[in-house]
Amino acid sequence: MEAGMDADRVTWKVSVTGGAKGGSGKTSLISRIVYDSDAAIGMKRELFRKRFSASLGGSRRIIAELLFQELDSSESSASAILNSNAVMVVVDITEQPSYEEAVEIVRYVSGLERRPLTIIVGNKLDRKYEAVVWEDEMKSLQKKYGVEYCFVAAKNGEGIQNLINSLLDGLVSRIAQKRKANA
Ligand SMILES: Nc1nc2c(ncn2[C@@H]2O[C@H](COP(=O)(O)OP(=O)(O)OP(=O)(O)O)[C@@H](O)[C@H]2O)c(=O)[nH]1
Ligand SMILES: [Mg+2]
Repeated sequence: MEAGMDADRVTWKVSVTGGAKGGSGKTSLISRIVYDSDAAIGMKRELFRKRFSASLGGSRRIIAELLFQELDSSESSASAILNSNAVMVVVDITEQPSYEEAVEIVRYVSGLERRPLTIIVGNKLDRKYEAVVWEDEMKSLQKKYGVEYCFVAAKNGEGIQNLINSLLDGLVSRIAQKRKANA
């Protein structure tokens, strides 16, 4: 650690899944978060890193390296989710089947012993006038499984900062809880 720097450092793995038939916007979302662009040129299913600084309360800060990984809906994804700190389940709000799939994923995740932080991301908010998935559907998942949700547009960046804040807040409060338990 550099002299004069006392920030804690953590690495968190974030799986990005959802949209079985393809096209819910997982790659675009990762690109928007990591590069602030939805171009996603040449992006393969590898790990994408981005470093954030988050508050631990008071003046204490934490440097968090987030590793984003896009998953498909195969068996190997289920085991990848097991090793994640957080899961973003991307729903195309204009496609009912992508919501049905999100329900299945959330059901799976909520049955895990070590549940990753789960955020349902309603994507394509720029097409909200064509939406078939809206607040009611998200609220029912939130109520039943205690997951968070938000609406974004990977295409133009709307709602992305809010999503990043929820992700960091959720992950930070988990380590705060763990530290309390170990104290
Ligand atoms: N209108 C709109 N289109 C979007 C948005 N996000 C993604 N798309 C479009 O949706 C399509 C699929 O986006 P991808 O990012 O490739 O989706 P994906 O989930 O990675 O798809 P697969 O890897 O095939 O499962 C592309 O044509 C994107 O341009 C958005 O916020 N608004
Ligand atoms: Mg993709």
